[in-house]
Amino acid sequence: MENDDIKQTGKIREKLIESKQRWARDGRLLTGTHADPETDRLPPGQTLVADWPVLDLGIQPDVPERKFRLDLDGAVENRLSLALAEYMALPMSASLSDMHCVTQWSRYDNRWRGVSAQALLDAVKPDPLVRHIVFHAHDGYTTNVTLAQFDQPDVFLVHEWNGEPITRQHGGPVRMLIPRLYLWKSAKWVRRIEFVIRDRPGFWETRGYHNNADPWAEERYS
Ligand SMILES: Nc1nc2c(c(=O)[nH]1)N[C@H]1C(S)=C(S)[C@@H](COP(=O)(O)O)O[C@H]1N2
Ligand SMILES: [Mo]
Repeated sequence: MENDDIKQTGKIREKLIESKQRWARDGRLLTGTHADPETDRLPPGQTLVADWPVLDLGIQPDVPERKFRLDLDGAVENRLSLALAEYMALPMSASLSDMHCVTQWSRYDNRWRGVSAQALLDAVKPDPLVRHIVFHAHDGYTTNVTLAQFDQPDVFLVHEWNGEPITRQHGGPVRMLIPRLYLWKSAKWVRRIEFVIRDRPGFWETRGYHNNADPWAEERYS
């Protein structure tokens, strides 16, 4: 667990973690179909919701501005270690995208504001051998994506949702958002973004969930 003297509220929901592992073993919700993201906005087996559910391991770190720190490191030319004001000084842009959670809900038209993955790549300049990225969060959560999945125009570090600061429940002050993968790939309370040459599966990827996580291919479980 990362420990920067960050207050953690709640406790790890072991029962929920066990249930989610059982869903993976049972292949819960699998429809056995593929959809085309170009023509089918809603991925197979998903249900639209109007609210924004909260899902995490049960611990919600409280990251006040003075304790905020985001490191971007690993195999990069320029390592960064950002205070919140330094994050805020990076080039910001807006994005509109959908969210798809593997527990079945999808939510359309979320307005985000933050720093694009492409701006982050320009700033850190990954080594040409980098192929994967590992996200580490303040609650001990980790998740991994490929560089190709990260290097997309709709992938962002975000601090605003629909014009409001992202709440602590949803991973504020700053979280990841990778809208075309199941939402477990989008780390809340992100503490460190590590650029790596070899893949390193994260929390759910080592507990029965698919490494690639494409909702339209129903890549729910491994
Ligand atoms: N740090 C952290 N990030 C996390 C998680 C977590 O437990 N810890 N859960 C993931 C899962 S399984 C989901 S579905 C989404 C939920 O984000 P939300 O609570 O904002 O809807 O966060 C993802 N990111
Ligand atoms: Mo999830």
